[in-house]
Amino acid sequence: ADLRVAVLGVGLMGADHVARLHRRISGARVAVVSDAAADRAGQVAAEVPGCRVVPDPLAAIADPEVDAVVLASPGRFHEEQVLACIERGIPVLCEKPLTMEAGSSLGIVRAEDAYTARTGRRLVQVGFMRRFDPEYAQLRELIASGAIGEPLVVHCAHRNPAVPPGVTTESIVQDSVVHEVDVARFLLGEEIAAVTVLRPRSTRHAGEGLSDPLLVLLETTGGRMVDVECFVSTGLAYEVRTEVVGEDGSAMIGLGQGVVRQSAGPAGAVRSTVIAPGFRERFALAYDLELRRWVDAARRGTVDGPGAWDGYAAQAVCAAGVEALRTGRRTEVRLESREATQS
Ligand code: ISE
Repeated sequence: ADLRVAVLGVGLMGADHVARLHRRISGARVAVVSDAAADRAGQVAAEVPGCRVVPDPLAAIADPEVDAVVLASPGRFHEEQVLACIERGIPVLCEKPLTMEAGSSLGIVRAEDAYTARTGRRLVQVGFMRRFDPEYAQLRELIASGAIGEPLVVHCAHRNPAVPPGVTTESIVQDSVVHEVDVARFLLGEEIAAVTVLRPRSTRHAGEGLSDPLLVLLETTGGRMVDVECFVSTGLAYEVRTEVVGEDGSAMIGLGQGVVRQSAGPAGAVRSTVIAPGFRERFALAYDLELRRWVDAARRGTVDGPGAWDGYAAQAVCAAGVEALRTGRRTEVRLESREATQS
């Protein structure tokens, strides 16, 4: 039988997930949607035959005709909602952040571990969709193959044309840089030990009081370093580039997407590529694969993607990042050891 999914929160990302599950993913159907804005929930449900609106998110999670949950609600509700899914023993794909603080994310790791100890099943996946992007997957395989030697340094650029009002400098770390935190852990297979955040001169396009761009330096436990330029009001397009520099070579992704064009320019011929306007376009395929693998795994009672521990580790790094931002100092990451949490 199809996996009956409840999508909680149908803003931009949640509505995208509903459309994807409905049109592109087999083996699942959107049975329930829930949103604080009743009109929005109604509009989204109307697009999917048989889909009901259940206004109370906890009632949606408890609904006997719901087998699994996609959480795209605001981050401050995640803790309670993910815990409710674990309590009921149903799979949940939670958009980042897993929760708002490292402590509560660790609570989720522990709650899921206790469930796994009883049942052998895993329930929690975090929406780090870049892991499903074919370019990132290839880059990871390339590193693992040894073709560029030991990775030493990673350079990242993460640029958004604009961000919604309400974005703060801290939320740039928590909501945007968090993706590079996960990418660094994914590519290098190490935890992040320390974070430093520098604030270059801000663009005149930055919102009131916003430091934009930021330069973030992540140091891994193995002494590798990752620099991230995160610039969320470029006014231009959506650009995500990652270059890994190894002992025997380097590799870069994020330039090859889209159509490469050649045309006459004022100073001779130019070669140009179309840049995606936003993350929903740039990572469309990654979101497809993320949901497809999540649905397949959920039907088997398992998780085939970044789990609660990945959500916790990213949260712990971002918490150090926010502290580094406040103090201007290099800040060590406080991360429990995985073994200690399991014993
Ligand atoms: C947004 O929340 C995302 O998750 C996007 O992937 C990221 O590029 C953007 O900066 C965030 O605001």
